[in-house]
Parts: sequence; structure tokens; C-alpha cells
Amino acid sequence: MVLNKKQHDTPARTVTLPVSQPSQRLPGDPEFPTPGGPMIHSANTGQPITHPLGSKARVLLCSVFGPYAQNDEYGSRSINPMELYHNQVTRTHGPFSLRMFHRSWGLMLIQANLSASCTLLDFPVLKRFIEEISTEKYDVIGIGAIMPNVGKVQEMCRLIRLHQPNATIVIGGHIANMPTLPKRIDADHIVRGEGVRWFQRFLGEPDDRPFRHPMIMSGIGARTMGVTLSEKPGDVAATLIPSVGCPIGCNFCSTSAMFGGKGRFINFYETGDELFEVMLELERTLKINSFFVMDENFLLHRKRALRLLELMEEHNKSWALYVFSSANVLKSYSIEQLVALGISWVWMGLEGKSSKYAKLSGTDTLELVKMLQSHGVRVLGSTIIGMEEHTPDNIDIAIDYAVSHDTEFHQFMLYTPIPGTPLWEEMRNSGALTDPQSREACDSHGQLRFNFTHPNLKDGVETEMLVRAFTRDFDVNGPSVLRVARTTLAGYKRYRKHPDLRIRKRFQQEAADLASVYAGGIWAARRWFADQPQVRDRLAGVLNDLYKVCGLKSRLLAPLIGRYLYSKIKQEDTRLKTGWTYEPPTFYELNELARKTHDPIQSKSPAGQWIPPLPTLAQPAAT
Ligand code: B12
Ligand code: SF4
Repeated sequence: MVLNKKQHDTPARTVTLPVSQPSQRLPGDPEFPTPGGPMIHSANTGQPITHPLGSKARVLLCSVFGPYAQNDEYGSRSINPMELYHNQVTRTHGPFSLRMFHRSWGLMLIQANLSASCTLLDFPVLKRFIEEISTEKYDVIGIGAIMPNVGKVQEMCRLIRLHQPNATIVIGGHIANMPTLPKRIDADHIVRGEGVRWFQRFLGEPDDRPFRHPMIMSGIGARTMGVTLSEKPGDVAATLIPSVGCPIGCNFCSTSAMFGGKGRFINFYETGDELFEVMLELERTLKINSFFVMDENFLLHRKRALRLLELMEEHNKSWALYVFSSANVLKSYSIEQLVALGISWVWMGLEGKSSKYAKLSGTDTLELVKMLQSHGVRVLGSTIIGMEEHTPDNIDIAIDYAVSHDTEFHQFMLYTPIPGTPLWEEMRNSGALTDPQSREACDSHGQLRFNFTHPNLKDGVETEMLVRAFTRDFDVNGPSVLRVARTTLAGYKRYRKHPDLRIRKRFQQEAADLASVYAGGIWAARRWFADQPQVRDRLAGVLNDLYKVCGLKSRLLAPLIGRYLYSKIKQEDTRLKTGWTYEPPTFYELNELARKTHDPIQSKSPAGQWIPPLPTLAQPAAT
């Protein structure tokens, strides 16, 4: 999910971006406005342009069209599915890969904060997008995208001009930082930076109202081992978006650069009290008790986090928080504080020992990960392959070092300069970029090849090295979805008798499936990996621990559920071998005014349904 996201290693400090600060223009950008082309806006600085219809305009917000996980002429790539885990974390885990989708949160946030009539079409197939724009009339059509999807944005703009010649086309999201974008697409506005306030101003709406948080379930359609996971209340987390950007401003970090770069970020919620209110609303509406906190470095905002902790204690909330954090920021809290705050899952950059970004001096990530796991904190480690210091001779050492962390999940990504970042600028100036015009943006997603000339790694060797890293991690540590059981069990053992009921309750909630689903899953996997002694014995060790703690129930359920899961794993394996891919459903959501003014079309294309793979691929047998 987070390309090149690996360090958060500067001591905590908080600086809020004042609306009036100038944001950096990219040297070589087209003039503002581009003669004959779209206007480019630096949204973080504020701008005066308003649509003539103001808040009476009818708005459509749309993500890029699918299918995503199949090669096509618009830049979809089978290697680049619309999935977080299967794309860059459990890519080589076969039937054990965690499959799941996440909505387009940026677009949801914009829709939730507009008073104008606003429809959101998320993950349409091309036919569904055409159906919408050729049936309904819109004054403004906003598309949110990232760079690899530029071919789709180009096609969507062409189609809008064809079917809705009077609509104003606005493009936002990370794609906006692509210097060649204005020349490649026929749009009216390209918006760099925070989109909510920009859109409010564009529609003449007040831009000083508190942010309304959309009600977001974090994952959709989760599935692993051939089974769709439960989505009943309490089983899925809500997504919480406290801030965007990061003040640390590492030179490769596109999410920091997007929202102002070093020293800047944008808070949607300044205080722990505001955040707590939002969390209460999410809890009430979605019936959840865990939160995927979509904030680059949530714990860096120390005052807000500690106030949230006070409120959780005061109101007796046994919430679990899944956060992104750096090792150093994590270390600035005591483990008691982290546990009390419900930190139960951490996404963390793991430094290579000799990395030039090794500013984690004094932090032993191996020790830190072990310590966190012993308190039940599940860790997703992130390692970059192809750092400047990597060579064919030392890459295995780097991979082994990463794998030795034995984190629950491990993301591997290729080092990739992204337009808008200082690193990209630096490489452009030095002539190191192999594709400065981003012509091959659809293959520049961090899972295939470099977009720069590496000093030591030549001739495309990085493609295999990346797969080697994933494979090594899987072969040594086994399936991620089951590694989770070991750490959950460790937390449960440690805290099940904790004197504070609030804390005890969280660990009990997290351990609820250990004796059944996890016991069965491990039982099945142990059989699946019968001829891989290292993984098999590891799984057997966890299963025995689990039997000791969970007793007879787990001993009875493990073979029962295990046999069922084993057959599902086999089926999933066959499915994958016949080319099955996973596509997200289409979402079609109208806000209050849109529901009044608008007759939603009865789509003939798949909407809100699973979209099957293209017929050219072999269909798996129905199960
Ligand atoms: C969730 C997520 C995903 C989800 C996608 C869900 C979806 N529906 O698109 C998943 C996991 C599937 C995913 C996949 C990928 N992702 Co991703 N992902 C993210 C992540 C973590 C969060 C995005 C988010 O919701 N942020 C919070 C919201 C509030 O911020 P926002 O999206 O930026 O939206 C704000 C503005 O951008 C703007 N805005 C957004 N849309 C629009 C539209 C208009 C019209 C306007 C005016 C403004 C506007 O306003 C919003 C509110 O301020 C970001 C990293 C990050 N921290 O942002 C990476 C990120 C967006 N992903 C990235 C990449 C590269 C990928 C992948 C290629 C995989 C990879 N190798 O990492 C794949 C591509 C999949 C595909 N086939 O398209 C890069 C994009 C880099 C770039 N310059 O284009 C990012 C920035 C991570 C990174 N640092 O490298 N990703
Ligand atoms: S700028 Fe912040 S979010 Fe980006 S990599 Fe550095 S510490 Fe992490």
C-alpha cells in the first residue's frame, strides 16, 4: 500500500500546515494555467476559482475503471491488482494470500463534506462508467487516481468529452503530481494536494466547517484459504482518517510531498477529543470495535494520541487500533501506553543495516519487533529492495535480515522515485530516471521494475530479487494469515488476567477465534505443508501452544474445521492455477441532495456485485 514507506524516524514534533503556506511547484511544470490545457492547482495553498453554478452544480466523483488485475490496453496489470495484501504483501502466498479490497477513501471524504448534489461511483467497470455518464447529467466530474492509472484517466476524460461535453473535469489524487499529466489528458483542472477544502471552495461552499468523517468499513470481501471471511459486526475494522501528510518529509515519500512535504501536514482532527467523537460515531454506526488508522504516522501526534488514551480509559473503551508508525516513534511510548491505547497492529519500516536512510540509530528493529509481538502487537514490516547500496552480492544478506524479523506480514517494494518527491527531482536532475516523461507509468508501481538506473543492479535483475524476497519470507516464516495466531496467543496469555477489565476485554476479543478458526487453519496448513519441514514444524509448535491454552475445545475443533479448510485450500489453489483473479464490487452512492434531485439509474452493468474475471481466463469450478 505504501510505496517506499520505510522510515518514520525523526523525533516526534507536530507542525500544522497553515492554509496560506506556499506549496512547492515542480520545476518544469507547465505554466499556470497551462496554455490551452488544464489549470493546475496547488490545493494546499488555497485558490479562488469557483464553478459558475456553485453549490447548485451536480457532481460525480469516480475512481478509475476496472477490471484491475488483468492486463489491458489502459494500463491494468495482473501484477497490480486493486488489493493491498495480494499486491505487495502476501503476493507469493498462493491460497494463503489475504485477499481484500479497500474503498477510495479520498473520494468518500470529499463526498461526505460537500453540500452540493454528489454521486460517488467507486470501482466501475468501463461499461458501467459509460452507462453513468451517458445517462445522467453532471456539471462537474471529479476523478481520483494514482500515477499507474494514467491511461484510464486519459480514456475517462475522452469519454466525458464525448458524452458530457459541458461537464467540468477535475482530476485529483497522487496522479496530479505527474508533470506530463496536463499534456496527456483533456481535463479542466488538476488539483494537487488536499481535495476536500479545494472542492468546497470550487463549489462556493464554506471551507471552515469541521470535517465530516465518512462511515468506512476498512476491508471489503476479505478472503483467504478459499474462504470468505466474516463481515459481521465486530469482525471488521472501521477506517479512521485523522490526518494526511507527514512532517518528516523523507525524500522518497510521495504522501508527505503531496501534502506539503517537510514540516507540513494537514490535520482533519486536531485534538484527541475531536477524534474520540468521530470514533464513537463509527462505533455506533458500523458496530465495530477496531480502527484502521489511516494516518502516515499517527503516534507522532503525541498530544492527540495521549488525550485519546485518557478518553478511552474514562469511557472504558476496549478498542483496537491498527496504525502506521516508525520504530523510533513507537519507542517513544512505553509498552504500557501502547497496550492501553489498544495498539494491536503496527505497519513499520524495517531498516536495512547499511541503508543511507538508516537514521534509526540506536533502534534495534529485531528486538523491537520481538518485544511488540510478546505483548500481542502484530507487526507488518516493510522492506525496500533496490536501495542504492544494494548489490547482487549483498542483496541476500538484506533479504535474510528482513526475513529474520519474522513479522506477521512483510511488504517488499522496489525503491521507486515518484514524481512530486525530492528524490524524483534529484534523479531527474542527475539523469538517472529511465522514464522521465512517465510514459510507462502503468508499470511503475514498485512490484515489477526500476524506473531509474541503479548503480549496482542492472539488466532488470530487480524483478527476480523482489520475488526472491517474498518467497524467502514465505518459505521461512510460513503463511502470514496464520503467523497472526502466534502473536495473538502471546498477547492473550499475557493479558487475559490483566487487572484492568478494559484491557483484558480487548485481548479476549482478539483471541475469540483462536480455538476454532485459527486452530482449524493451522491444522489444515500443517497438512498442506507436510513436505516442508520448517514451516510444518513451526505450525505444529503454534498448534500445540494453542491446545495448551485453549484446551479441549481447540483439540476437538481443529481437525473438524481443519478438514473443511484443507479442502477449501485445495480448491483455491486450483482456482489460482487456472488464472482466477479477484475484482472489487462497484459502489454507487448518492448523498442527501443527489438522492432528492437525481433518479439513480438502474444499471445493467454489474454494480455492487462481484465482477467475475474476463471470459478469456479459465473459470474455476463453482464451489
Ligand atoms: C488505500 C491505498 C490503496 C488501496 C486503493 C484503494 C482505492 N480505492 O484506490 C490499495 C491497497 C488497493 C492500493 C493499491 C495500490 N496503491 Co495505494 N495507497 C493507498 C494509501 C495507503 C491510502 C490512500 C488514502 O486513502 N489516503 C487517505 C486519503 C484521505 O487521501 P488521498 O487518497 O490522498 O485523497 C486526498 C487527496 O489526494 C485528494 N484527492 C483524492 N482524490 C481526489 C479526486 C479529486 C477530483 C480531487 C480534487 C482531489 C482528490 O483529496 C483527498 C482528501 O484530501 C496511499 C498512501 C497514503 N497514505 O495516502 C497509497 C498510495 C495512494 N498507493 C500507491 C500505489 C503506488 C499503489 C499501488 C500501485 C501498489 C503499490 N505498489 O503500492 C496499487 C495500485 C492498485 C491499482 N491497480 O490501481 C501510491 C501512489 C503513488 C503515486 N504517486 O501515484 C501511494 C501514495 C502510496 C505511496 N506512497 O507510494 N492503494
Ligand atoms: S515522510 Fe513520514 S510517512 Fe513518509 S516515509 Fe518518512 S516518516 Fe514515513
